[in-house]
Amino acid sequence: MTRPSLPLRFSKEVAEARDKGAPLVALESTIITHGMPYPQNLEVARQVEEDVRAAGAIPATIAVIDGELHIGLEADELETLANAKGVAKLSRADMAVCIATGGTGATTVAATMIAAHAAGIEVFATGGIGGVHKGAEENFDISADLMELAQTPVSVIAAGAKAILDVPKTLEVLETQGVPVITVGQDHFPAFWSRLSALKSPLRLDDPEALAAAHRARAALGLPGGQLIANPIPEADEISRDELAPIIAQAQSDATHHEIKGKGVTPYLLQRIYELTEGRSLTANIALVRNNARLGAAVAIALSASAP
Ligand code: PSU
Ligand code: MN
Repeated sequence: MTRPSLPLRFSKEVAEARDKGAPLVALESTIITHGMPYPQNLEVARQVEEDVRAAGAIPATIAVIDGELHIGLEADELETLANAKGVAKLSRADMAVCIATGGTGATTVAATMIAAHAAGIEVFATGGIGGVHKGAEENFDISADLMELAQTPVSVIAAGAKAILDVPKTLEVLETQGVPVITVGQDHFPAFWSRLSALKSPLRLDDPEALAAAHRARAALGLPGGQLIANPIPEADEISRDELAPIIAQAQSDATHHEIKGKGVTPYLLQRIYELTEGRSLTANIALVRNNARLGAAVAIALSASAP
């Protein structure tokens, strides 16, 4: 049986970029619907798209709307999604049912990678990836993002993993799954809102051309999967690890107290940390996503210069 092909719905801008062979950067939508409050989420989504354009590439924000997989959103679609209530959060496990039932959902890192690959996009910029949650030995909560990195050939740019996760276990799983974890410009793996985690990065590269060459070499070796590019938050925007540690601990104990479980855990912790830092976590989050969008554009440009 041949595989049925999935209809993709391209935005006008993305369709034009594809015709011209212009470099494209995928962007996720869960960060919009579940990662930030309205209306900042909409402003940031627009700003990040603008950052990709200013850096010389074309943004493709990905979401499922009324059962259609959109690669690039028109302005009104982005606005509707950012303001919608109760949008589903779609990971690998949820996407097909959402499409089949005509539903609407925002794509996580895993789902955005699947969609980007289906559309021939090799680079995807976001804020943070999902990972191994604290207490995973009890609750088995390990994000599907990690397994996706092992099987879908997209380079994902993130500011490391949040300290709400178990970062050492997250790196262990990535290593087991054969995912290259490459930090840009420093030896330590970054910790999202902070430039430094306590951990050394497994790999380091310092420029977009080297990151593009590594992406190509992986494909040439016949290896499945992508690479995680860890891009530290700019120094001016970071919140130090020492300041954040007690705040994260507080958010975690609140989550346990309110019996938040499964998919609800990440959004709950993010919201709680936002409250406890009086909004500073959001300011830092915005700065790092924009920084990742710029690097994403640079990697996409380097990849298109070396297109096979
Ligand atoms: N981490 C962040 N911000 C986010 C997410 C993770 O710092 O918005 C979102 C991403 O979409 C990521 C998803 O793919 O949460 C992971 O969710 P889960 O742990 O349920 O797989
Ligand atoms: Mn989970």
